[in-house]
Amino acid sequence: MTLNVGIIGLGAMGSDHAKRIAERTSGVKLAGVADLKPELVEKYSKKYGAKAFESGAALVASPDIDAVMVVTSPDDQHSQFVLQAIEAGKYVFCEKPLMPTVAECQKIIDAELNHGKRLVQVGFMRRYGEGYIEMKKAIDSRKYGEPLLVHATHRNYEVPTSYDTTMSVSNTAVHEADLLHWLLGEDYESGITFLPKKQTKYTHDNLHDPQIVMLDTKSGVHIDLEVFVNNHMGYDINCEIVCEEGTIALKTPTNMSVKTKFQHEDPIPEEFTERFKDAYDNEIQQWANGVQKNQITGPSSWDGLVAMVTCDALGKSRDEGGVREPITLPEKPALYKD
Ligand code: ISE
Repeated sequence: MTLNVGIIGLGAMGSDHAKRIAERTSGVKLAGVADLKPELVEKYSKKYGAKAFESGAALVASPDIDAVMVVTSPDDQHSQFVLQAIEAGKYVFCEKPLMPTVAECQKIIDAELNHGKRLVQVGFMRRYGEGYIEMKKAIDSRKYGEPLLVHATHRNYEVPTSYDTTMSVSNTAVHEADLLHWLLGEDYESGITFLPKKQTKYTHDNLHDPQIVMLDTKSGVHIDLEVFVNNHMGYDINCEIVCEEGTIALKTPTNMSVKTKFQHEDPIPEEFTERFKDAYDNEIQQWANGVQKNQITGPSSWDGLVAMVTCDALGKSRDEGGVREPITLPEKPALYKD
C-alpha cells in the first residue's frame, strides 16, 4: 500500500524533502503540500501532482493524507501541526528542532503519552549518515578503548542576516547536542558556551561568530565544538573521538580529488543538503518504512526534548558569560525506553 505523505512548509528544506518524497523514496507518494506562500504551493503541487492545501491544518485533517512532514520555518511554527497530527493519530515527521522551548517539547511528549504510542519522529538526520553509523559501531565495540575526548566543528559557508547569536546553539549546535550523546551512548552532565573576543568580519551586529561550545558527559568525556557559521570556505563538518588506543574521525565523503601543480585539492560541499544527502535519503526512507509497519524507531520527541534541554543550558551559559551550566533531564517515560 502506498503511503500518502503531506508536507507543510516548502522553503529550502521542505522543497528538498518534497523532491526526496516524490522522486527517491519508495512506497510513498507526495500527496499534498501546504505553505503560507501560495506561489510555492502552486509550484510544487504542479511539479509533483500533489494536492494543494490552503493551510497546514487542512492538510493534517485531510483523509487523503496518511502521514505528515512538518518543515515550517521559523522553527516556532512546528508546534500546532505536530499537536494536531498526534490528536488525529497520524504519524508526523518534524524537522529539527522539535520545538523552540523545553516546555513545548514537553507538551508534545504529554500528547504522545496521552495517545499511548510513538507518532513523532524528529529530523536529526545525522544519525543516518554512514560515517557516523560506522563511528558509533567502533565506539560501542570499545575496540580502541574508552572514549575520552571529542573535537568537533560545525561550519557553514554563511548564514542570512536573520540568523542571530542564539541560533548558533539552538539552530546549529542542536545537531551535535543530539548526535554526540547518541554516538557516546550517554547523557550530558554540564555545558558551557564561550564567545571568543575576535570575530569574523563577515558577521553582523546581532551575531557573535564564531562560538565555542563545551559539553561534559556523565562519565566525564569532554567535548569541544567550534560553531562558525560564516566561515567563507564551505559546509565543513568534522568530528574526532579520541580514545585510549586510537582516534576515530568522520570523513567528508568525496568522489574526486584533484592533484595539480604543487597542490592537492579535496572539494568541500557548499550546503548541508548536499553534504548529508545520503543521510536525509536514508532517514526518510526508514521513517516511511517504519510508518508502513506501524512502528517508528528514529529520533523521538524525547530526543527532541534532550536536545532542547541541552541547548537551553548552553544558551544560559552564553548569556551568563560562559559559566558551566548543569544539564538536568526529567525522568524518561517508559514509552521512550529502548
Ligand atoms: C540549518 O538549519 C541546519 O540544520 C544545518 O545543518 C546547519 O548546519 C545550519 O547551521 C542550520 O542553520
